[in-house]
Amino acid sequence: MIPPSTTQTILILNGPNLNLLGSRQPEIYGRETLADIEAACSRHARTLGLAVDFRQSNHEGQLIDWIQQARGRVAGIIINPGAYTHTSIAILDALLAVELPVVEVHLSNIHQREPFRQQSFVSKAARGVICGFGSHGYILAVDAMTRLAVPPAAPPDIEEA
Ligand code: CA2
Repeated sequence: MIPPSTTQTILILNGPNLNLLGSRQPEIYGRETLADIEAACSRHARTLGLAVDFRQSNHEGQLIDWIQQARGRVAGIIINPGAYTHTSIAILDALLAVELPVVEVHLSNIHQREPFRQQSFVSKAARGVICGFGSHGYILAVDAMTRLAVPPAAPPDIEEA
């Protein structure tokens, strides 16, 4: 029998247009690509004994499917919902339903930007929000998750013979 994995996994979700990071608007979003951020998160998580499942989609329904599938599979969700932050009650509902700790991340300080970016529907489901620190925000979110992550289920008691 294959022993169950004891490494806890954190799901890191990225919403629309974040696949374009590093190519345009570096003055707002920095010069790092999403692949650079994934590599940094994986490296940092490994030093904490965690694994990272890092994904990006431009589609709201895909993000919702991934959130629903996270239940019982990962210890917590870090999400940068991109522009869906400001529009998506559907993503909010999925995050509320999944009953996992959620940390919301934004590269930019959304509170310094246009009024429509200053409201987040997703924040209602988040244990905390990190914004304005660029790609380092993802590392801060992984650190925060170490205190929030759902511990793996305890193995059943084995009676001594
Ligand atoms: O600051 C953030 O992380 C945002 O979630 C990024 C979203 C934006 O809609 C939110 O208001 C704040 C946009 C991500 C788009 O990223 C691009 C990167 C390079 C070029 C074009 C878009």
